[in-house]
Amino acid sequence: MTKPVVENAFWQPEAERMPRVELAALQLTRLRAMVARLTANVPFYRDACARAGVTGDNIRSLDDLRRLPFTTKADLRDNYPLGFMAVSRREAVRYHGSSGTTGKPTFVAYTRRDLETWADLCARFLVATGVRPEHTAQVSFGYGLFTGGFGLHYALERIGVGVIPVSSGNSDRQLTILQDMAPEVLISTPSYALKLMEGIQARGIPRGSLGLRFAHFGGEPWTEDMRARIEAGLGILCFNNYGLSEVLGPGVSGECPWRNGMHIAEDHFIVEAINPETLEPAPEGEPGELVFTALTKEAFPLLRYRTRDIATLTRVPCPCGRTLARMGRITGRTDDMLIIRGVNVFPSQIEEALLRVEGTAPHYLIEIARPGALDEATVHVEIRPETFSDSMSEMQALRDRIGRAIQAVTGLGMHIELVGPQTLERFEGKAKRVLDRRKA
Ligand code: DLL
Repeated sequence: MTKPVVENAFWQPEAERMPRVELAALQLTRLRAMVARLTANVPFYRDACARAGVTGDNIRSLDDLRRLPFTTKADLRDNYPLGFMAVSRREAVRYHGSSGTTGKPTFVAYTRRDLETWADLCARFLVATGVRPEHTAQVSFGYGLFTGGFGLHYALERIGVGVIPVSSGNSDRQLTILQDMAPEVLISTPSYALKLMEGIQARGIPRGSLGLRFAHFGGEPWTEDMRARIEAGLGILCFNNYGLSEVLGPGVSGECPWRNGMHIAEDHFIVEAINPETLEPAPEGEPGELVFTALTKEAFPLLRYRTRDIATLTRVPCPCGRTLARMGRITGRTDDMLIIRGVNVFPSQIEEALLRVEGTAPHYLIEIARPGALDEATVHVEIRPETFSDSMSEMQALRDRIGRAIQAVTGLGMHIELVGPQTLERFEGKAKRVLDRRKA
């Protein structure tokens, strides 16, 4: 996009407009201190950095970043729950979590200073795109282990915005609050906004009669088409922001008024885009797996965390004056993680839940569609010959048990379809367990 859609404003202008030479010097100083601290305090990094021959002292330039070990979700799992924590529990004031590939979440921790940095980094993109102290914001992200609710909440408070922490779900109540409290700002996943938009239309609320002016979306992939649809339907401006729990939560990057990519908080994180197979850097402007190195985090700093998210990076100057690199939309994942209604789900979690239920066979297919605004997931499960029964109530009870087991692991309600023995496709190579109709 070539024109700003709101007046440009800064929350931390010195950091956001820092000349790149100064930024590089700051990153180098911070990186050296971080590696020194992590090799002293985190056994994983002590060993991995020793194997790579890296110490805080022998890092001479930012190119030495490439000598550092990567960190993966599997490393976090192997050091569950808090093996990567770099401070004592006494210093931690908050924990969040995201789904892992098994039933257990990945935990992350924050010190008081981490929470302040987090609020500032979210405040950057909110203020950049029109959010002001006189505004009221409805936060429709879940408040809980998910970083979305609390992360944006404290940033909005820090700006001085009046926050309505309605949390996720209960669309009727959400619509009533949108009408009665007239917030200017909506914070949610894009798909939830689409659902609210349908509710607004169904209630016959005229476009423009609400106070709503801006929406900030993140937590799941979306498209320019979806932006256009929601903006036209609600008469508002929509902005994209990105983050992940392991790196921070929301606030890793966010759009400016030009909406030509999301500016990354490079004073707090070094970003790389790599070829996920060769692990070599992707050429600038070409898609690669995003990798983040924490420079300032106290409680849970990770070196070269492989996000599995695919996007492009650019350092071409932006008309807004921010010198910080920009990333494009997330166009894919290198693993099989699904995002269903904003919730991260791994097929392996569903498999694990299924197999705990007596009577199921290890053959299943997860089908995801978006019939209306929200994702719907259906799990087709094969049952064992000996379990197969003509009794409707027995089959219904089995479905309920499977549904509860999946909900317990993923937090999501899914439709369960039982199918007879030997009806689902068998695979010779990699099994294909997911049918994602949203992509069609
Ligand atoms: O989703 C953090 C967040 C909350 C970001 C609210 C923005 C707003 P996790 O639950 O750990 O954290 O999930 C992180 O979600 O690796 C991406 O795959 C995906 N994701 C997050 N934001 C976007 C976005 C939060 N704007 C995972 N576009 C990430 C596409 C996104 N995907």
